[in-house]
Amino acid sequence: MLDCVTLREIRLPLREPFAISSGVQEIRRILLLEVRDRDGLIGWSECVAGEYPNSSPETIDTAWHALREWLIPLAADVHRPEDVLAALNRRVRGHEMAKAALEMAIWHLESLRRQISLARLLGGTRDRVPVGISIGIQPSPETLIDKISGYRAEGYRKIKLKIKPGADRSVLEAVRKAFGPDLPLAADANAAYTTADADHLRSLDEFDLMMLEQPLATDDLLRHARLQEGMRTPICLDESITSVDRAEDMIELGSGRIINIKPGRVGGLAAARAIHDLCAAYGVPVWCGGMLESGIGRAHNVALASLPNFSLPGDLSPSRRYWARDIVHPEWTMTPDGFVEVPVDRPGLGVDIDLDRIERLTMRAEIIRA
Ligand code: NPG
Repeated sequence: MLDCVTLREIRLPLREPFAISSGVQEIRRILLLEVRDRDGLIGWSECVAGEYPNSSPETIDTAWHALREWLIPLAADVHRPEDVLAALNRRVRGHEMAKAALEMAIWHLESLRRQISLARLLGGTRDRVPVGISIGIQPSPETLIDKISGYRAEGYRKIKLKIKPGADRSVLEAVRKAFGPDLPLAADANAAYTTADADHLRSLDEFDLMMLEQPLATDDLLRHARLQEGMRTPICLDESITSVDRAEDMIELGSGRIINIKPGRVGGLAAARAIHDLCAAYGVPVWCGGMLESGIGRAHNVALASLPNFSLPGDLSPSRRYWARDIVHPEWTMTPDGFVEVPVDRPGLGVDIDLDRIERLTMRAEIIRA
């Protein structure tokens, strides 16, 4: 039973700008949730919505509004984290990122109540998860190649490049030329192409990518299926998968062969786990995506990614890739062979929240009674 929720906006400058096909980010405005139950336990989470609706229709401001006006009151009397999303969905359409933030904080609370790690609570079976890196669009192929060399030396197990029309073939060509056929390479279009580009996209088969992520529009499962039919490279869907039903649609229609699961995009950890289970049953590999989270969002992602079918490297970069200093202790790190360790033996998230620092970074805060 919830007592109150504190919403906070912090601003964390990225160590370097991050460019995708639809925009560039330099500072991350992050909405943090601190959920207190009637026994005084506190659960934390982070909403993945960005500042501007370029990657999803939600933003940090729409999420704040949805949480305050509709979602927190609806969750007040829900007992089990597994039941939160259904309770919210009965009355509110959409707003998955806002719903997820609330649900994920309630999972954290439950793990503290039971004194086990969030990873164990979710059914995670692994104590380390392979990590890949997602590299934003770079000013030149030379800069990109330099960066990839550095990231390979750090141990990353998958290199994902952001692409867009006009900056795709030339980039992939330069990278394959520099690193050869064995580099585990993927490309992410963030929905920047249309069916008019189908032949062009098919021609990317020659680069032997591990996957081509979200080439077409978010709501376009049918055209993704047509594209996949004529392509050897597996399509991985990200933005399109907003629920378990959309995942089932993808599998049934053949719109893709891999799913990038982001709990913050699908309405939370229960839905993320259900998508994981569905994909496992159909032999569809999954991996855990990232949304430039701080260490709090990363903690939820790492716990989820310890489930057995997260067989491909996740976007689970260590804290120092994005932040001069994170808001958790210890910061997230990566082993020299490219794994993040899952804190399975610590109750809850497995990291401590740096509340002093969060308070110093807070731009606005609001306490909402449940
Ligand atoms: O490591 O957290 C990370 C970033 C991974 O590339 C990444 N995220 O399309 O998946 C994406 C992309 C993204 C980030 C999209 C932020 C929108 C906002």
